[in-house]
Amino acid sequence: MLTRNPESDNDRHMRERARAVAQAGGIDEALAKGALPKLVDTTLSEALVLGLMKQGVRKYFAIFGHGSTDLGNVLRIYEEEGATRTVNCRNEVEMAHAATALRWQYGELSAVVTSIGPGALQAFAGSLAAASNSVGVYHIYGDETTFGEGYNMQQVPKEEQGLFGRLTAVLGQSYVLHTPAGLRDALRRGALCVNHPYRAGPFYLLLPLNTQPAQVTINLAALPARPELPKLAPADDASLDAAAAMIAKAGKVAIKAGGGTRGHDTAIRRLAEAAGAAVVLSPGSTGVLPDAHPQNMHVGGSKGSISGNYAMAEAELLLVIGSRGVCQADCSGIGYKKAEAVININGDLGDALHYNKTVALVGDIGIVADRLAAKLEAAAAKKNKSAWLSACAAEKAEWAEFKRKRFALPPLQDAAWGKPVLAQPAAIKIVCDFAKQIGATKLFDAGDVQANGFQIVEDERTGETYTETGASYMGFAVSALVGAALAEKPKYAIAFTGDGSFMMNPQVLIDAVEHGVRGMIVIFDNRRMAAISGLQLAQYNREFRTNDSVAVDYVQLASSVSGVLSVCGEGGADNLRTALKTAHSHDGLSVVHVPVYAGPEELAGLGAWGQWNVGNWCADVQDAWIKQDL
Ligand SMILES: Cc1ncc(C[n+]2csc(CCOP(=O)(O)OP(=O)(O)O)c2C)c(N)n1
Ligand SMILES: [Mg+2]
Repeated sequence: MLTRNPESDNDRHMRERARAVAQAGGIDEALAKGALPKLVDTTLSEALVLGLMKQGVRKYFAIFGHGSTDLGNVLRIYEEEGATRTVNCRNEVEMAHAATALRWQYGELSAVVTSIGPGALQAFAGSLAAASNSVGVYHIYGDETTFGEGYNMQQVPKEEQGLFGRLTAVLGQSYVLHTPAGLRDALRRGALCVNHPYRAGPFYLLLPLNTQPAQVTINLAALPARPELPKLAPADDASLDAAAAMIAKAGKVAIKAGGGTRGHDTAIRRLAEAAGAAVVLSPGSTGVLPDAHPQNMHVGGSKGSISGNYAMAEAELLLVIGSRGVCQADCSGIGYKKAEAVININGDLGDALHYNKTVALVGDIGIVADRLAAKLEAAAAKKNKSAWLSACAAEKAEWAEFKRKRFALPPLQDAAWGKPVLAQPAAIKIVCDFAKQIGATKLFDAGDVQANGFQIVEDERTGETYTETGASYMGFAVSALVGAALAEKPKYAIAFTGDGSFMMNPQVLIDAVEHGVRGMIVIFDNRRMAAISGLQLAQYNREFRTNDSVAVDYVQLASSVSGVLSVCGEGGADNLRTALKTAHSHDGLSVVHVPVYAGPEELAGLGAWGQWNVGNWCADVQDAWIKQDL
């Protein structure tokens, strides 16, 4: 039964502190004004909220359970006093994605709060996206009691201690708050993990059920703040001079711009122009160089493009920047067939030395790229590259023509739909153009939607597209919309999703409405998990269990949620454009359902231009990898 008791002394003191930090604008400010004492006796739960606030974390995504009621009570009081904000969600995977998107898209650090066990494990699974894309997020999970009075429901059922801590430490870094006074150390480690300059990731705080309400004395002045780190670069010029000489000498240079180049648009452009290099993008780095820039060869890799993969295969010198060489990006290690040497700019020593025969330029991408560009400009290093760049331009023109034919394809008769429907590339292109027209951010889900998407987008700068290619987590894009619920300045976004991906996280329909998100979901429905059907056909000539026979009326499904505007986008290109306009006019979440073709028609796909070490291709790929020197 829910009863309302008068507020306890503990809660009243907590409320006074929450009010003090809210009114002062922060902990340091409250200390400076004398509104809070330096030493505070409180519970671990409140100490954690204060500690996170010291690092600028005031936003929480939560699904509470018996494993987090004490923390939930703190967050309630802090929210009532305007000190923190918490949004409740319907699925932990979804909220982990939302928190990842809030940091990735908006740069805002938040915390995910779950119960113990199933909720925690779901959020943990979702945090793979943060880990794979180097996005810092705090995850706070309930954990088993430290007295060991008996098994806790939902703990890992073994006679061993610290198991959730061990599990989470495999994916990121974790700290079990077994001893409340360990909080200061936990938050010092967490601050570096979630704010790491080039290898940020999820930091897991395991909060035992019985230590949450345990008393602790904290020194507010000593709680670790967000670290301020200087940018690092090579101390002398030796390696930069060596790299500049290699670039000046080579006739064919390719830059591989990985996800780490995001946001370094100006430096990458200057370096590319000074080097006379063809720039090959990774799936996650579209926009780093404007699409129409003559040296932009589009994506290269396992899926790739005609021009991107051409530049990779033909380059004699490879300049890798901010890439960790994920299989999709470098054809499982065999994409650079003629490269004789590598120059690698990366903050991480391991990534900088990923390839053999490497001159490693370790440090901040922007700083190192600028220093190298200055040397190349002085040496007029680009002057012997015009034949190379013309050859690349011809390939780019071919790729443009290849795509144009597919975008112009009229609807095709489809077996599952029993009527003509647009092919996915043509439909995605229409939605991309619409996004550009209205200035919307594009979020891409997994599958063919994602692969076609990164082959199609024509971005001008970093940040126009977020495609979670690190983990390629189905359901990421739709869940990412919920990140805007806590953003200071939310931006209209369109989530491009497949029928398979959407159904992984349809909770967004409810959460986006509840938390006032404005945005659009476009479901490209081919009645199957086509990316996998495609792989099965390409490898084994047969599909297996990648579709089902159950028709779903997504328009009706979405419109059953109050506040969602659901629109049918079938019937060809013009109808889709009209549907997008209608959807966009809705002041909230809208869903556009687009039936798309699945089948053998060649013009219905954008092709795969590189190799991949999967399925029955492994023997060939590995054979090539062993023989090459890179
Ligand atoms: C959570 C999760 N489960 C499984 C996969 C493996 N997977 C990658 S793409 C894909 C199918 C995607 O289907 P859909 O969203 O309908 O897009 P389509 O390929 O049909 O365009 C699957 C199963 C994944 N990436 N993520
Ligand atoms: Mg599908």
